[in-house]
Amino acid sequence: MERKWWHDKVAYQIYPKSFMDSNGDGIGDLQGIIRKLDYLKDLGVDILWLSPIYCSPLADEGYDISDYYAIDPRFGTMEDMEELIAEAKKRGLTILMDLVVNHCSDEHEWFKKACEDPEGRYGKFFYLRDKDPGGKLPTNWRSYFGGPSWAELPGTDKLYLHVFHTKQPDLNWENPELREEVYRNIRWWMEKGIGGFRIDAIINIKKPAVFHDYPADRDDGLSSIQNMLLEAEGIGEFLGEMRDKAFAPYDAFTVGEVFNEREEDIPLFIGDGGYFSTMFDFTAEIFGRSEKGWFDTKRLTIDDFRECMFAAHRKIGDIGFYSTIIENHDEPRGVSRYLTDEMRTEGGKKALATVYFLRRGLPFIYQGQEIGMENKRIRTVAELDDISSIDAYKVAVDAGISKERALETLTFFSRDNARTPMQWNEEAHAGFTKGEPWLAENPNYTCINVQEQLGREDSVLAYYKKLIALRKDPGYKETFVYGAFEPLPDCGHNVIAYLRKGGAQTILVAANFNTGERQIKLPAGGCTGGKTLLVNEGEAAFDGSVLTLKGLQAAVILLKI
Ligand code: TEU
Ligand code: CA
Repeated sequence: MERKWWHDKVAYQIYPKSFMDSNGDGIGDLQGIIRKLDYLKDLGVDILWLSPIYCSPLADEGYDISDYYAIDPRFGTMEDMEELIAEAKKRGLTILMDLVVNHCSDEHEWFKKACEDPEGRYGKFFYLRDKDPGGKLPTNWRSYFGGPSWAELPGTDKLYLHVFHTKQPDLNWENPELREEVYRNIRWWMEKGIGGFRIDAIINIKKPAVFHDYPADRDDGLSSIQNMLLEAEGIGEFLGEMRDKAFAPYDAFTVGEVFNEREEDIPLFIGDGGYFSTMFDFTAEIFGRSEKGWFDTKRLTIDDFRECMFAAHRKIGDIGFYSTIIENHDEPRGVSRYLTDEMRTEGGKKALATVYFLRRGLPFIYQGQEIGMENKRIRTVAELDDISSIDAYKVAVDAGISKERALETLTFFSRDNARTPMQWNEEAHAGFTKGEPWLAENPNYTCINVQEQLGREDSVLAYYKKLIALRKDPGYKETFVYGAFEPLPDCGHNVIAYLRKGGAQTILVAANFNTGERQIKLPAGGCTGGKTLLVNEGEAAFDGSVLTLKGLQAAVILLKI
């Protein structure tokens, strides 16, 4: 595998709307991010991915873009953006923008022009179909956010395709003129001095050659978008072209949001010279998903989580680098999803951090994860902002699920969990804003906040700093960054253990998520003369053949074999 500048870095995702509000309007902004750059530098991260800050009606919180060349005034100005890029650069930090080009907003001028003249240039930027007089839709595809994926093109007798929300019309990638517009925009941003992009929902850009119905999978008579995606062939032509025309000239760093990748596609996507630098490993995020809806999702245990992790590494081997996460702006908080109430102590949170962070891959930290932010109890539907959660509630209730259980599902899965304001201190609204926050903060900010943890050696935040420093330590970098990932199977229920081998050394990473003590049998040669590199709490007890971990203890040990 060819070595790249970003392999030994650590990335951090900022959800700008909820990170830091500098002017008291309740909405996080670019000046707020600038104020916190020293905090991020001190944490030790290198790459900052910003969720979208372009002009947008915010129907899907910025993933519906009305102008790819302008900053939404709620987030700031282009001057603020330039200042952010420059200030980041001064500190050795690289900015990634979010590339959202499966769809734009229905308030984008392309879409407005398509409505005025569906047969003209911009009509061809979208997937348009004539309306059937009998009302039958072109296909029975269900949009990701609920309901049919076809809507009326305003003022015309046509329909347009939207696989996400009605305010997110799909862009027609079959049209070379549209593709050139996308590449022009990418190059324009690269010229501004960003390091690259996180690439949104990219797998959706290729549709099947023939549009047709699939068997319905719910009572609404519609069929999941997944069926259409399974039939779509040839996405590589678009992705290869985008790489060659837009990313490669700048050696841009790119991370793809790719779901359900086929095993044989991994080398093409992220092998040497692949379409992207890296892509997220979502194996654990998609575990247990059900066509019926969120309410029917099977929750995973620590044993499931371990198997997902091991399966992902078997799949990727050393073909390339996954980007590893435990949460993002679409997912529940990792500590709420993967840990049970019993496990969700500071020790348990650090143990979870240890096992995901030291995998082979590029670790991403989502804002607030570094202080162990948790899901928030959702008491009424009225509290919800996220369109996906609102639909999930309706789907659950329509399926006969009680309102109480439907709300419980949302407390577990809602995308709003990750979008509550960043908890900076114990002042009003967690120190996020001097005004009223756009989305209410999690009331636990009085206990879980940055300021409190900065002052405490044994905090989750202090532990994340140690993990970051350990991965970058020149003495172990070769092992943590490039070393092989070798699972230690059969360590027992609620235990995750693996070896990292490389740079002529072997490092054991192990965590016990039980509340009682557990013993882990070590490979021949074991820990005799081994050295503890990191432990979340207390001390690691080991001899030649066995590592004994206390309840919720995690340890990283340099083995002498
Ligand atoms: O997400 C793509 C996607 O497939 C999501 O629908 C995901 O499966 C879901 O959010 C899980 O709950 C991206 C963005 O990350 C998301 O925020 C956007 O809403 C979506 O694309 C549309 O742009
Ligand atoms: Ca603001």
